[in-house]
Amino acid sequence: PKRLTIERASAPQETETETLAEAVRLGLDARPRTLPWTYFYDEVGSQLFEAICALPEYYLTRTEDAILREHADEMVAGWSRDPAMIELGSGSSSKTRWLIAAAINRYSKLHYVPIDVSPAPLIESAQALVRHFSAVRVTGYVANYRDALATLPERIPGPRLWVFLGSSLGNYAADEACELLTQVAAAMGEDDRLLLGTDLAKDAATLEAAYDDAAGITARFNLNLLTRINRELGADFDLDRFAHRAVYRPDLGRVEMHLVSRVAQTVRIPGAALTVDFAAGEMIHTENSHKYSLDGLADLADRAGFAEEATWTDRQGLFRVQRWRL
Ligand code: AVJ
Repeated sequence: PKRLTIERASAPQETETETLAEAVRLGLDARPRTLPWTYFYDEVGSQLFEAICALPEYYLTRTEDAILREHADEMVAGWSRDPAMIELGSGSSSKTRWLIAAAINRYSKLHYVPIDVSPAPLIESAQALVRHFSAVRVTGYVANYRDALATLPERIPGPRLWVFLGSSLGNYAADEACELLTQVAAAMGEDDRLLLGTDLAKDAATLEAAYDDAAGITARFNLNLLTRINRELGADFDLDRFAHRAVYRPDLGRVEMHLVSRVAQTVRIPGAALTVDFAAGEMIHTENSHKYSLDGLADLADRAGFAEEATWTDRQGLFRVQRWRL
């Protein structure tokens, strides 16, 4: 039997370019200027993000990894037969390996269902997983969350362990996060569980270093948005004329990333039928990364229709993984 299947559940690349043009036209024409974080993850961007995860300043990945390594057994426990494991935004699936190993150990086999918008990391990690674990079957979906959540419940029978790690939820504003989690709840059954990894609020210095590393990898990740717009929309952004900035806004509970125009300049973006005049110091807001309080998480669970079942934190209280049920 085939142990590895990859399917595409979202619109293909051509329409994504149209969407990029639309996003650029809307975002760069507005004040304040914005670009959506969803376009970070082209092939280069996905590689840069993997490099970010290994940075000394970016405590999130290794802290979550240690929590998962230590508690994977409890996290996958509680079913009388093997649950399918559905991962939203799986990326390279590296932290999930602890959960996969624990599930196989407990239930002898596993159907793992990674979902990601970037095909390359999805395919590579799926291939590595079936090679490494003989008891795992992988069905990968190249899809965004919305399309995946709409089609998956009927295709993957329960019980299911839904996995949403890496503080990926943090990109969403409170209302959007609640809406996304409500969609997850709607896709879940009584026997399903959600494992959610979230970054916690902390001091500004730690947070700002995590998003503005000394090696400049996060700066490249941010600036890669402009490279992508140059390539896909024929724009003439000069990357040397933009700077990366990360700032923690405790009042808003988030780290913001911006691209700052170093000089007054005009940029042409033919693919979006747009010319933009930037003032010196003018910013493009590219990402929000929300940092949660324990109360905020309890409130979010409640509003999205979940009950908190269990939580796991590192000793320093940097990061938290929680298991929710309906
Ligand atoms: C993938 C959204 C969790 O916000 O920490 C890392 C993305 N941006 N460095 C995060 C990111 C800059 C990351 N998430």
